[in-house]
Amino acid sequence: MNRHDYPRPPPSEITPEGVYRRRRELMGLGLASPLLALAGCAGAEDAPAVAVPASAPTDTPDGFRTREPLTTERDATTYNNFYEFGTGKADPAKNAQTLRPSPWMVVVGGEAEVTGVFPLEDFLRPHAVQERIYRLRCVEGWSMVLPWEGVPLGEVLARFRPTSKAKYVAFTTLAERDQMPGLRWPVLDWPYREGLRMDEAMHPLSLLATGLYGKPLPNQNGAPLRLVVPWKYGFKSIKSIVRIDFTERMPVTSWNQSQPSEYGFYSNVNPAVDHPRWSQASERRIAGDGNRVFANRIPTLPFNGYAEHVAPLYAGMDLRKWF
Ligand SMILES: Nc1nc2c(c(=O)[nH]1)N[C@H]1C(S)=C(S)[C@@H](COP(=O)(O)O)O[C@H]1N2
Ligand SMILES: [Mo]
Repeated sequence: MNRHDYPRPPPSEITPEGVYRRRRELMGLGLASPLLALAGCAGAEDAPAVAVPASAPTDTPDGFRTREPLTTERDATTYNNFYEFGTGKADPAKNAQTLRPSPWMVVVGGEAEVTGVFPLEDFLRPHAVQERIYRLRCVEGWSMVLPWEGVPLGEVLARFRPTSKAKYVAFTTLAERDQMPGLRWPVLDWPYREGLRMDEAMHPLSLLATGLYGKPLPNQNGAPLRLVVPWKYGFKSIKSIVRIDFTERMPVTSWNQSQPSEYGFYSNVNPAVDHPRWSQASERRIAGDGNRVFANRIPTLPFNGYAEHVAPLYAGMDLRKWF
């Protein structure tokens, strides 16, 4: 896909309207668990339904671990979006071997008392690595459940002592032509950039990931350091970060810059706000051994299932305007 031709889900992946509405009615009336509703209405060609809690899908009260079936390591490392290595889903696994994740330096700048250039090891020390099992939903309409390792973003950022002027945090991906063949094509205005509001960045769910499936991050997943922000569409989870800036103004972000009518700054997962070219009400969950085309179609939850944790950050905001 490129920015002028973002794919629509093929019709075979779209839940028939009637089936979907009936599921919603059953769930709304509390007459059936989501599992029963899915099982009862699923077409014969669908894979077995996955149980999805109607709200928070996590085991622990902090939201750090969903109890849903994991996406396989193979799918997580061969079905990727990392446009610096090509726009096909299989391209990053094929092409990212040229990325050199070590040694790695991170520049920290802007509205903070401590700024400078830090080797990755110093930058992360002394934070304890934690495991988080998170849902991640791509704006294209598929989702995964993955076991990450990382450190809480807020803990790392606090050490740089952001000043009272710091309202946002901007992140930048490496942009080196000799390591990233995709930079030859002007798919986006490189380097890839993303940003969060300060309170979003400080939220305990925001993770700076360093590992996946118990191993260091594979290059195609954003080695050696990437963001994972589970209540936002996947593109906010920027990979291979080389620069972090504390800013007073809302920073420019790559997808918003390229298609402002389609991708807002916030990009919170929201089944009630459709992408201008397709619905965001449901998603294909790539989990277990289900193949990708017939992966289970499940309802998308507000804030990707993390509403009880993060909805208060947006109290009083019109989420149709601030999409
Ligand atoms: N630098 C960079 N970061 C990126 C992207 C990208 O193209 N370049 N793609 C984003 C998108 S659209 C998604 S869905 C996730 C995919 O992460 P994964 O491949 O580890 O599943 O990475 C995000 N981070
Ligand atoms: Mo995505």
